Amino acid sequence: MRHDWQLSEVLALFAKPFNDLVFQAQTVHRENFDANEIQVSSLLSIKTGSCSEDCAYCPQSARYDADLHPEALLPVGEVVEAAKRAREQGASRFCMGAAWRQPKDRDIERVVEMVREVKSLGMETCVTLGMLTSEQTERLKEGGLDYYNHNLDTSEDYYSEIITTRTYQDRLDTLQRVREAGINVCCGGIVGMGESDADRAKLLLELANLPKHPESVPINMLVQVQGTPLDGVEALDPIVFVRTIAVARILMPTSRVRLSAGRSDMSDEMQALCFLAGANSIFYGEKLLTTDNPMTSSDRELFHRLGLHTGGSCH
Ligand code: SAM
Ligand code: DTB
Ligand code: SF4
Repeated sequence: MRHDWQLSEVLALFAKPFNDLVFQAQTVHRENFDANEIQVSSLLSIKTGSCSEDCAYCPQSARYDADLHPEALLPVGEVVEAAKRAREQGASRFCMGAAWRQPKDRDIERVVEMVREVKSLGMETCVTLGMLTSEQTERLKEGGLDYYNHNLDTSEDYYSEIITTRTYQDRLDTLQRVREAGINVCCGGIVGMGESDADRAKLLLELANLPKHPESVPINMLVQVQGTPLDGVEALDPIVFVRTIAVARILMPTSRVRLSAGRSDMSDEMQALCFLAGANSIFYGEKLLTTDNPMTSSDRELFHRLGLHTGGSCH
């Protein structure tokens, strides 16, 4: 597996004729996965809003006036009920997200309890809680956590346009701690935030040149939310989005590339192109964290129309 990609090579992939790029990505995909299999994860916001950070895309920041009802950390029982419903709908992994800069140690204990209970339902577990200390990653590992989601979000160059309250290096440090604890890494970013072509290439380069590729790479299309600074930013060309998926697949051949936030604004045909370009995972369930996601019935219908099957729990 390569971890020494050069920016010029990544830019050259982006610049390929679309058919050549998608063909290459699909070829890499087939060498490493069942081409018709898709992994489905469901999300739950376990602590909503009132976040101290200033991420310009995020409705959960306390600094912006998004129409959102803040909620304290949910009781374990409520989370388990939501996980059961997600399992009944067909999700194999349950991802719990909290609007924190970093969790307090007493919060971690409740999250560890959630992880234990959700795992005992036979589901894979994932949490995203912000920055972590080594002690916290150890506790989560002891609780049986399978994946930790912590995104780089964008290139290092563009990062300060989006977030000022923590650094790119903070994120890399947390990712390293997660790795050291032996937890699988889920790490990707957001496109459509007004970044340049070079920023998208640099984000993927950064991910591909980590010491180990993230097992799961969520590629989010910005969900524009009223009240956030990025509301109204020029939408990304959907073809460029598909190219981004294809390049992620080529750079990280054995990672699950997840077609993540933003599917509600995508046509079925665009999603089909993303799967052809190597995406083999989605967020499934009618809510992401605070914003809408497609209906499970329409996703199931799309899988049927495309002959996609869910299953495989690796990565
Ligand atoms: N607070 C923790 C953190 O930021 O690390 C965990 C939760 S945070 C909401 C998880 C991720 O959701 C962010 O890193 C970002 O990539 C994604 N996200 C948040 N708002 C989004 C939006 N409006 N559109 C697309 N992705 C978004
Ligand atoms: C990720 O990369 N995308 C998910 C998950 N990881 C936690 C979150 C998307 C959030 C979209 C905005 C919202 O619903 O609040
Ligand atoms: Fe807070 Fe996470 Fe939203 Fe940033 S992305 S404002 S850290 S919830």
